[in-house]
Amino acid sequence: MKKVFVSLEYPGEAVGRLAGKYNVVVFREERLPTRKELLEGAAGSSAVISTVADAIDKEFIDLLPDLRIVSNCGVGYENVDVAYATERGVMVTNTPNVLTETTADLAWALMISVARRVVEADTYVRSGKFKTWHPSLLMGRNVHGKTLGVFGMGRIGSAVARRAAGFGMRVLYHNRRRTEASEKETGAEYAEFPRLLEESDFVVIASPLNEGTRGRFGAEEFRKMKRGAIIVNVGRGPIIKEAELAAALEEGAIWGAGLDVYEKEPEIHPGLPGLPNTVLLPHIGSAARETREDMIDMAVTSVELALDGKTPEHLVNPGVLENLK
Ligand code: 8YV
Repeated sequence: MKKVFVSLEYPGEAVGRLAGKYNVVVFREERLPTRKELLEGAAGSSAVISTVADAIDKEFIDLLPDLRIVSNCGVGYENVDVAYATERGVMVTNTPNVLTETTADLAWALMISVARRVVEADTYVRSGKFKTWHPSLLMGRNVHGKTLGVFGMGRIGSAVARRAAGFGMRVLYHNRRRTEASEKETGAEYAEFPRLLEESDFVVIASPLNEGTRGRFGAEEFRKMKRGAIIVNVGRGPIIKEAELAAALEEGAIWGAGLDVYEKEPEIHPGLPGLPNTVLLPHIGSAARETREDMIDMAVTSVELALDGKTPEHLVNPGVLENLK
């Protein structure tokens, strides 16, 4: 029986579909496997269902001679050495589409929470400080009618932009390439990077991590942004230089930040949690029950197809087809 290793336990029934047909081993702790646990758990597998936190690198791939597919449960897959997997005839798949709207919802939750100081206000009430109403109490900033700047106009960026219509916002976007389909769908206007920074009241990062986006937002960029601007990151942490963000927030170079992802997850720069003008979430962009079930369902389907000798739909390395074992 071929072995399938699942590096974490997921909600829903999808993983159960593999039982009986394959020897399914699930890492059932409520924490990530250590490197040792990952390597030991995956030993001998033909398929691995991984998360973005699992480093699927050369060492990992070399230790699994039977490995046919790495089915990464998430849309991002920068944790996988795709070039090496391709060379070694290992398919790599991800789970796009199913989490697009859920992640865009969270980007908006962050925008509104920071702008209207929702978390701060909740803490204020819970800590018994709400003794009297006052016109200046916990004043924030408007969201409606402002300019939204989307950095990374892929599926999630477009979904973030689409929601802006209901708030009467102007939308700018910056992307590696102009995307006319998104412009048509969302009414967004392409802007060069400096213009996006200078004109946006909200900058939402929705891009993947790659050599073009790593460290793209640092002190210089924050200086170019409006002093009243809010930055939101639902893409990947290392796109922002976190220490420089903490300094910019502290100095008032920008008004606030809503983060779901961090440079060195789960570590958070010590300068951030003490700042009231931040909302800090533990990477829950796609964490809605229905979406998580859809993601694992898609990841399992990819494994079923690959182990049946078929080509999964969401193959990110089609070049592998020439190198299949
Ligand atoms: C996941 C994500 O929670 O899809 C992604 O790329 O960041 C999140 O939706 C995470 O990747 C789990 O692997």
